[in-house]
Amino acid sequence: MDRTGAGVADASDAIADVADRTFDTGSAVDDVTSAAQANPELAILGVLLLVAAVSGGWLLYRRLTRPPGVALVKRLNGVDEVTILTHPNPDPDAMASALGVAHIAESRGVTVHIGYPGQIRHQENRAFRTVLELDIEQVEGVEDLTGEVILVDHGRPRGLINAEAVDPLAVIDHHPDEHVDAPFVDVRPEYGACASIVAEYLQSLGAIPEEPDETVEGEWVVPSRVATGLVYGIQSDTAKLTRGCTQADFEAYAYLYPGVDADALDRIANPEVDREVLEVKARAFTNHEVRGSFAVCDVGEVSNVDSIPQAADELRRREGVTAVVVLGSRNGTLHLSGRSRDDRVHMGETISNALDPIPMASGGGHAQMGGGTISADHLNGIGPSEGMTREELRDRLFEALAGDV
Ligand SMILES: [Mn+2]
Repeated sequence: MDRTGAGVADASDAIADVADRTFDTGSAVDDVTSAAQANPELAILGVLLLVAAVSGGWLLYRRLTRPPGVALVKRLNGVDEVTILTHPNPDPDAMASALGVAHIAESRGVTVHIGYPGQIRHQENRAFRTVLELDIEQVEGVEDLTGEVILVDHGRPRGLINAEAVDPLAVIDHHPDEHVDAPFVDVRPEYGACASIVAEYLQSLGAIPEEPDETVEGEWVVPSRVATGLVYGIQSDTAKLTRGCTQADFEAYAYLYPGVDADALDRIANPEVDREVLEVKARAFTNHEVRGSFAVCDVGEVSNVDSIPQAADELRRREGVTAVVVLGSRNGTLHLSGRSRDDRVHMGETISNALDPIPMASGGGHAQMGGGTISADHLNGIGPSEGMTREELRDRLFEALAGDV
């Protein structure tokens, strides 16, 4: 009882204290005023500190609300040279993203190289490169990269010698990956195409798409070949805006539309198909194994690794098949490509789970499409690992498709 009483007394004392202090405010203002009169320098310093705090806060606010496209341009301040790197065997989305980022960097006076490990073999990729006059060079190792490195359409460099030594300045990607590390990181797994992110950068910079054979005056423009490339990149990664799209992909498409060169787009979309691609598709059709609604096919040795995803695309269309994985090898590396239109099967996770026990193998991707690579030596077993036959790998893929691993 006593303690409670004492507590109440303490509390009313405290309230009285606060009241006293409140009543003191007037005299506090007088104090400040007289201090300022006595020490004008101090007053000026105080005002300056206040201005510094407010403008610092404003700059921080501006920085936090700055669109990523503007932030990327700021990052490029003081950079003389960059190499924009795609993943191995770049697809139209990767090449388009590189083309768009190259245009942004070149508009800021940066010397740009575009590099890719692996091959450009898919007929559409070759047509993309030729029709849009894309200046892209094959890189073998980290020593081929000059200046700062920007990764597009992938989060971690792979497929080149000493890939782990690459220290990127920026990563722009739409594949899910938590381990991406760079001063500028913009990863949006919900986007259907990386090209949509790059289109948004241009839009946030106020860039105006130029119609073919038109020149627009302005600080920022989107040349027709860049707009055409980005549109093709979006088309290609989203199966013509039918797979894994968001509103942002449609908006990017609409923004770029005035700049599209319809003839160029047609030449890229409908190139002649090389004989091997048709042969590999035929092999996939005649040799695949079906269990339940899943199909797996080993097409054996190929010279064009881009024939593997094309075979997977084709096989996925078979009636009764909802998810497929096609595998084939080239130069001691096994390539896997998976497609799913089955809500039970997240293809990226399926391939990643299936490859988990194999050292140095990498696999992943989106719900509807995924891929992976394995070195044949590691599949056969190196050092402490026991290895796996191609038949065991096929069984494991079926288990992964069924969610059993
Ligand atoms: Mn992509």
